[in-house]
Amino acid sequence: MEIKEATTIVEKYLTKSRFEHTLRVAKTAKELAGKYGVDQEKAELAAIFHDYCKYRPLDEMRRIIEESYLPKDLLHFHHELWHGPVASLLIEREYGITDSSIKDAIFYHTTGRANMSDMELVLFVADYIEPGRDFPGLDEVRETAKKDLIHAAWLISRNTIRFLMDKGHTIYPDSFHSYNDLTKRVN
Ligand code: DGI
Ligand code: FE
Ligand code: FE
Ligand code: FE
Repeated sequence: MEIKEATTIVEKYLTKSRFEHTLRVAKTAKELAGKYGVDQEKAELAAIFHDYCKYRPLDEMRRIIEESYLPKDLLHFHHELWHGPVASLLIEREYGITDSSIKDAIFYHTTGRANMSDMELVLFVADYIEPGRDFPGLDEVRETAKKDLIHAAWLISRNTIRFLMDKGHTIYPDSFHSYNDLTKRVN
């Protein structure tokens, strides 16, 4: 699918501010992909669709998880974790996108996981550092992303887990797997 067609599709499903976030993630992902030798067209397409299901009704997402190959344990964690996996499934069902590097990047964009590919790292980092974001510690992550993609992803995993723990939230196992694996891969 062409980037332009994908952009027209996702715009219908997103709020204005979420659509603008999506466009900034796509630009950032394309730049990171160029820097780190990842297919830029695929990275951009993954970014355009990454939050495609952000505003799907919860009962619809719950049913898709129950009736598909998606991991059932998602249903025992916060529903914020559902939109990536559901989008990775729906882009194949609805638009015939079968490329596993694109589908995996979308699937794991919220939590990360162990052994993330460069494509997965590009989207994971781009979603966090796009110029509209403002998180504590973001300047350090942005600077690090210019030189070391794995180190930037490690900072993001660590920051996210810290933030969630400070708030007393549960943490999905893949978020821990991401942090542990990246800790071994840094340096
Ligand atoms: O969809 P976005 O807002 O662009 O960003 P995202 O999909 O990366 O993150 C969505 C939310 O999910 C964000 O507020 C952080 C949260 N999150 C990430 N990992 C976990 C998590 N929430 C819980 N409960 N557990 C996690 O492991
Ligand atoms: Fe998201
Ligand atoms: Fe993210
Ligand atoms: Fe996002």
